[in-house]
Amino acid sequence: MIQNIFGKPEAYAQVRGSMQNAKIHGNIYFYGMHNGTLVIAEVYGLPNTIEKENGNFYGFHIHEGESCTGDEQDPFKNVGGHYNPEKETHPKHAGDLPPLLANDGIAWSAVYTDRFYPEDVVGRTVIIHGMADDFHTQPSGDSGMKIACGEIVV
Ligand SMILES: [Cu+2]
Repeated sequence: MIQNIFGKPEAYAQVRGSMQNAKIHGNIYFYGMHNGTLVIAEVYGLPNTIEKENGNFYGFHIHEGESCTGDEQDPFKNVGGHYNPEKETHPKHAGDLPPLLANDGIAWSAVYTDRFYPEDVVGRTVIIHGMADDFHTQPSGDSGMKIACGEIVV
């Protein structure tokens, strides 16, 4: 649907949930715009946590690693830390984005950032976390488990 409206994005990631969050799936689109990037996310199958502390907000970042792989404890461990070429503190990382708001499992979000161009994040990863981002805890906003991941491609 997004591509019908905005055309072909410069970069794109197909998101999938971890084993414990297998229902999560979606697409993240990166459109070069002005001096930065329009990031559009459509994600389905998020856990409904409206009764919990995070109230259906899910941390959302670009991570520096290239591969949505890991181990049993952290299925997306290899994504590493946030994309942060300027060695800034959180939430001033280039890869820091507003959390996703799910509505009965469905999140749709569009945000503009001038912290990177689409080509800068090709070969990196997008991560959705199980908790909201508190925007002060270092190094990643205390946003909990990585519940879904996508590898960014052209
Ligand atoms: Cu993250």
